[in-house]
Amino acid sequence: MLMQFGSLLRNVAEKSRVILVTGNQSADMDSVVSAIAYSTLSSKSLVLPLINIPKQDFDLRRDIVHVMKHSDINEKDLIFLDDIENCWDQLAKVKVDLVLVDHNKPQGDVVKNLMEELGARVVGIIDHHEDEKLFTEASPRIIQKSGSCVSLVLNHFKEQVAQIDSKLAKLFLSPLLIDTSGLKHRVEQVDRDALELLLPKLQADDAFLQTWTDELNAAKQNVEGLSLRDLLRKDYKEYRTVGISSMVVSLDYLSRFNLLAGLDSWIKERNLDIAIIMTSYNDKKFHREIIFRGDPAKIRSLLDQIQEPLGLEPLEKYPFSFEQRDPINSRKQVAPLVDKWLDSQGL
Ligand SMILES: [Mn+2]
Repeated sequence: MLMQFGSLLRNVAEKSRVILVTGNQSADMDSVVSAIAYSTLSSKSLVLPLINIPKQDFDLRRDIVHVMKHSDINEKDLIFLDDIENCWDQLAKVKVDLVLVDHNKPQGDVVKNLMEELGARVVGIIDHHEDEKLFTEASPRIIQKSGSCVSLVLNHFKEQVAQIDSKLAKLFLSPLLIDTSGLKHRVEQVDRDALELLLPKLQADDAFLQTWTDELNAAKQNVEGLSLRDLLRKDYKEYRTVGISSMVVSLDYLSRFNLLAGLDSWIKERNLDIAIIMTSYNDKKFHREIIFRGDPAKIRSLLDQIQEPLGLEPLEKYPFSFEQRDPINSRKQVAPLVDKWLDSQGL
């Protein structure tokens, strides 16, 4: 089953209704595949996935590129932010609405413009982040703890999942494996239920699950040839004037680049008050580090609020660099604290 979302978008008839299903700005495996899953499983005709990044940033996500190669979906047929801008006049002639997956508060200027200029409403939400209590009329509105957002999507469309082929099942399984480290961590009942839906489609044994997890992780960890700017863009989310890049390498690895100068240009490029890098890596144990760059007074004020709750121990490596005492807090936990600080500053 070949899916050509891009050409469907370009050929949309006047006065019809298009629902764009968009994941979060990190455009990680979970966001991208959740959007594709929602679109393909929804029985309505013009429900299309929107990948919430510019097209040129897609190749940085090597795990997703790898998964796409094994699927019936061609990278060229995905819809990116550039495509929305290119089709803007056409979209203005149709009714556009939004479904948010893997986040529950719209992210980025293009989505904001769709709402403000084209009157797009958020008509559905399926997510596993903290509930921002917005769009309470949306239907479905499912916000629930899960290892992977795609599990919530699959459970919502249970009957349709029964109809999919093995290639789609492999695609839908991929975020589940990445987000739960091969079904070993953060697995909730809804993830187990999703797996139960997919396994009959895959005729997969345990060895397959392990091999596919290893392949995906290897692709995700492969940062060979990436510049500092690539790494900053690869898994990036912006919270008003604070940008947080998650990376699968250590600060030591980053010392091969001119890190502080690189962060300064990134701050200029993105127009930020503070740029944050969160690293995670394994040597003998699992580590998470964090570095802040930007206006020192603002960084100190932010640290006043978050250093203790996050258990940040100062490192010598760089100014405002830290290691987490217990490496449990990812960006999912850090972002709400940053948001709270932004609120307190009126930023
Ligand atoms: Mn997710």
